[in-house]
Amino acid sequence: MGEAVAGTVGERFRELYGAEPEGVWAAPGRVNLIGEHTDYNDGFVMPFALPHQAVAAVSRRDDGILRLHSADIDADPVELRVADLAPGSDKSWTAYPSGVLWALREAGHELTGADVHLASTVPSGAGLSSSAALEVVLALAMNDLYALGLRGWQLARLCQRAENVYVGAPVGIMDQTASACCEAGHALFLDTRDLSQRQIPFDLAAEGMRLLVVDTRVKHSHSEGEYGKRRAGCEKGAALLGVDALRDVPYADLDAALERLGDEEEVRRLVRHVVTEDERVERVVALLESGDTRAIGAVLVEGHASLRDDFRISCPELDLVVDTALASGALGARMTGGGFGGSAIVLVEAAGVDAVTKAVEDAFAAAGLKAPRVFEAVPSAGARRLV
Ligand code: GAF
Repeated sequence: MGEAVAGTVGERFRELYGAEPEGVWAAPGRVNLIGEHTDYNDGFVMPFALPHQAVAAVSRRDDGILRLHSADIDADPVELRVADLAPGSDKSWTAYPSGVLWALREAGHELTGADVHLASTVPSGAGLSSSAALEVVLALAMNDLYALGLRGWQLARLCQRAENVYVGAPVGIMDQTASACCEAGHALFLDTRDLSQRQIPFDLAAEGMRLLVVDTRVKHSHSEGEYGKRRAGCEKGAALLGVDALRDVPYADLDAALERLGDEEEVRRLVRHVVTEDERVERVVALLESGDTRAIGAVLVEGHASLRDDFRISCPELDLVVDTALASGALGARMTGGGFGGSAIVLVEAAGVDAVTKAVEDAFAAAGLKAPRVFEAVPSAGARRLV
């Protein structure tokens, strides 16, 4: 598949820019199995890469110009001067790739321009990290073409900086690290404090199960306030408890910590979610490593309840997916990603896929909602050079 995609993207590059690209790179979207809103609290996450990916055909230029073109937008390439890139100067899709060049230059890497054609199969606005895929694919291409010698986690940090400072979205480090570092057939157990990581074998098909992604097709946007409010609430909780980050509140001390927060009701709920969610990630890792895969279903359900009731970032459509899937026999289900819409994941026996899918589709139709997009997620490769 890589070769075929690279061929199509390379051909379009030739039409646009009149020459062969120097190379073609790919970076995937992700789903997060467990560990939500823990990444900006220095905690644990466990995403895996989707087969859906952003693909970029790229060549260097030596005149300081960056030209960006997307297969999704029927227009001429956007032309920017690398030296003029500045935070907040770009409000369109090009802010993600150009922000990466800005972050690389800020970090002291000399870049003299590029011609870029991008095509992505990661659904946008679905909570599946389409923006991180765009950032990481550009970062990897620049890393290779300009021989910068940066590792995957270093590229992820630079991409996060591009999104935080250049685009202005206060996201954590999970999505960029997932796109840069995931491996096929594995989930990535990541400690977001020091970015140490462990690849956990995650082959549901071999055990007769499937993981479905249900995109509710309700749109969310991280830049629009609610994400930032949760993040600020978590930081307030850490300050009140006298720790660097909520990751430093041990699960065993949670009750005492909540007690100390007194009548700070909202902060108490946020702290309870983050501390219990870190514990759930560790529990899922232990279950997977001991071969008790079916038992992770119950942990996913606990995670959803915590995001719905304590963190308060679910929505009726996500709850409908989770409730319907569980009522029709799923082993577990929860929302995934930032929340306020986007996607849910459903763990199901292979034999139950059709029944659960139909039940969810029927429930959406009965509620008068747009049909959800349901697909099976197979843990796929992280960012890489295709050609
Ligand atoms: C979004 C953010 F981009 C991530 O950093 C993470 O915080 C996630 O929401 C919630 O777990 O995807």
